[in-house]
Amino acid sequence: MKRFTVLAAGLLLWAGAAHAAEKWNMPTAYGNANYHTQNARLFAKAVGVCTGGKLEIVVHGGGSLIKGGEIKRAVQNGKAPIGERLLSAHQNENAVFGFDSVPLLATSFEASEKLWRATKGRLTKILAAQNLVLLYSVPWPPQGMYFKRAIGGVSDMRGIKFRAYNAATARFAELAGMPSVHIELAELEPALASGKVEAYISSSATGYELKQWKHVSHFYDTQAWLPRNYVFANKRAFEALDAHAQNCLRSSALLAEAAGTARARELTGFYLEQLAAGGMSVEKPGKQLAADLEKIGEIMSAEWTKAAGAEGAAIINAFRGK
Ligand code: PCA
Repeated sequence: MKRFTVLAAGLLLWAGAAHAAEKWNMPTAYGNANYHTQNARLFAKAVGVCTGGKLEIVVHGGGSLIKGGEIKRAVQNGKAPIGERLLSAHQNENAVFGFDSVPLLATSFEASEKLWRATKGRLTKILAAQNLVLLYSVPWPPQGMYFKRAIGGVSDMRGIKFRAYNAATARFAELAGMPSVHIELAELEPALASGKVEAYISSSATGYELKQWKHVSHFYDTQAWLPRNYVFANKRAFEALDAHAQNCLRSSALLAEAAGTARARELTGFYLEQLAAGGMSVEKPGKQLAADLEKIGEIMSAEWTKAAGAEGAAIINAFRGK
């Protein structure tokens, strides 16, 4: 009898706990081996520990649950309560989202951090108006250029089939005379293998993870910008949580932003070494290429400043400490 009571009480407790626990699926666009995805898993773990298992976040990497291009909309309309996406992917919607892909504006991790501090508050408001809660953001390593041959200047780029991942990369291709096509990272490998695209801008992280020495021979470490991923929740789903769980999300997000950024910094040298170890030429751009890129950078900066209006000007002023 006694045994039965203990067992029944145990079952009741278990049922209670099961009822209280909530599971959030978290779609992300980048592969499971990528540090952003690994960092998202640590974030999920931290939230689980902090909430005593009441909020379980399950990360689905590589666009496996929802494709990269659909993640923001899915979180906005509640199809997913939380997700991760490339911030600059939304530049066509509002130029402010492209703040991190203005060529040569912020080219180091330090500058990227400063630019983020100048932008975070404004983006938080823009996202809140879209039913989203901004949780954290982590940069990619500085962007360089992958080609199948040596490139001395922009005139060598004409006609090369280029893969774009956001509006800035597409505009760059246009200004350099390269026909471009938008391809998510999850679909880049087959596009290169089939010859649909031959060159692209990305980080050393991406080249290393996709073992790009199979397809491209030259990496120009142009350090053009450091685009960011961000993690965000559906506002209604967030507000439906109790205050403790909300605090857990916020505090775990602070940890994840610091840990992910440190990891990106730490890994950058390794990624560059690995590209060279794979047989690629890894170089800074030569004089002509650097001058050409600067010219394109000036055009794109002016275009972004115009498109982002007063918000953009306020970001740049805050970034420059004015
Ligand atoms: N890798 C991602 C975005 C920026 C980066 O470094 C990509 O190539 O899609």
